[in-house]
Amino acid sequence: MNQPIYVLNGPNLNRLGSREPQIYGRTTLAQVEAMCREAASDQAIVFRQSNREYEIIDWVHEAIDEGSGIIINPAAFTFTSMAIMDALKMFPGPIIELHISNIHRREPIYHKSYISPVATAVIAGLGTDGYPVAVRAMRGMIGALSAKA
Ligand code: CA2
Repeated sequence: MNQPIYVLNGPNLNRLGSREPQIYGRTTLAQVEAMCREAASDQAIVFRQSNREYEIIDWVHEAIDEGSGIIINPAAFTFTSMAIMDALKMFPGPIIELHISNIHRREPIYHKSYISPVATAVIAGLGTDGYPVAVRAMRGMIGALSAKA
């Protein structure tokens, strides 16, 4: 069975490539999606972005029912959302928290993630190249899990 990897993106990331290129680069979210699909090869991918917290929670619930792994860039919800953290806690498979920038090099308000304690792994600071890296790592984790089953 080819259960999809969910790649979920939080607020403002729909504007990626259009501002602060010194931090976030010039790659658009559509290009990031294409990079993820290429890295996924025959592995199914669900790629989504929302500016609404409830929608991201609903997609985590969908992934609980249908997904094999979650890669999430929660953007500003990283630092505010116990609700997304609680939803992720219910996901039984691997979770990668991903940030384009290295949040730990930035101002102190970017240092305390609600998501890291419930993530299997964290990727930060690789730019948008972090997305295909995360997809390949997730394929490895899912493959290792299914070999055990
Ligand atoms: O580095 C990341 O991926 C972040 O999750 C991006 C968030 C920021 O709040 C996190 O601290 C780190 C902000 C995304 C802002 O969206 C942009 C939209 C257009 C251009 C640049 C950023």
